[in-house]
Amino acid sequence: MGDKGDKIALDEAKKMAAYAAVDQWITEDTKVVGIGSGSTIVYAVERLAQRVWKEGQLGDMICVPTSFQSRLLILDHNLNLGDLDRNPFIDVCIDGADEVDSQMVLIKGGGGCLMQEKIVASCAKTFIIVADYTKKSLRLGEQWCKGIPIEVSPMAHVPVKLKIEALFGGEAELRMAFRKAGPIVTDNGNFLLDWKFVAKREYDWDEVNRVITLLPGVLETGLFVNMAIKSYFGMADGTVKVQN
Ligand code: ABF
Repeated sequence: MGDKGDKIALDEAKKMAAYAAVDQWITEDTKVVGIGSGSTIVYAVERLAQRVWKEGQLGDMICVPTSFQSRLLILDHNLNLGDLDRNPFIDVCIDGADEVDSQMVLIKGGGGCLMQEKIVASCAKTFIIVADYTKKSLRLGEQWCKGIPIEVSPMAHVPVKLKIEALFGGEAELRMAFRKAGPIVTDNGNFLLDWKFVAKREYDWDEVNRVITLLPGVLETGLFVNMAIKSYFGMADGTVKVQN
């Protein structure tokens, strides 16, 4: 951390949030943990591994991944790898987010892992978010300019895009690989639309999420409503802020 008054580096903020959440929520009674995806989760797994391998705790804990990235993280740290077939009841799931509003509505999926993240989070008794201070908003749209990711069947990306724009305004763009080399393909073999909603419009996010989820061809949205119970933010001043 820098001197008092300095802004700490983003990575340090992510690490503080992740370590605080792991130390608060993962105990000897935690048998199954959902492991989110993204750069903040790297620190959560690092802390879990420290507690297992250096501090001799949590020996039997099983980790259920939410992406290929998090599966590799679990394996790299030599933690017990689980899956929803064998471990459908998760005690605590810890994950990152792209934006968290004051009502704890989340935008997730900037890294493209929203579908598995939502499935795993939905199996958890407790769902905790870890993030740096740039993810904290009063209302969605303040921080995240890339929009809300929506996972779609490849054959449906055009009709789903047009329906979302007609229903809710804004623009839904197919997410492309570097230099437009082709559409990004998710871990599940699908495409992603990034819906740039109208930031100034008042949306009922629960309703928006339900309507979009019901469009044929939509597999999942990156809107997580009424799922997380706490968010840990690593703040610029070196503190960790906990939001309910
Ligand atoms: C995942 O990783 C995503 O849902 C979200 O898009 C992203 C957050 O990434 P980071 O921790 O790198 O900010 O949790």
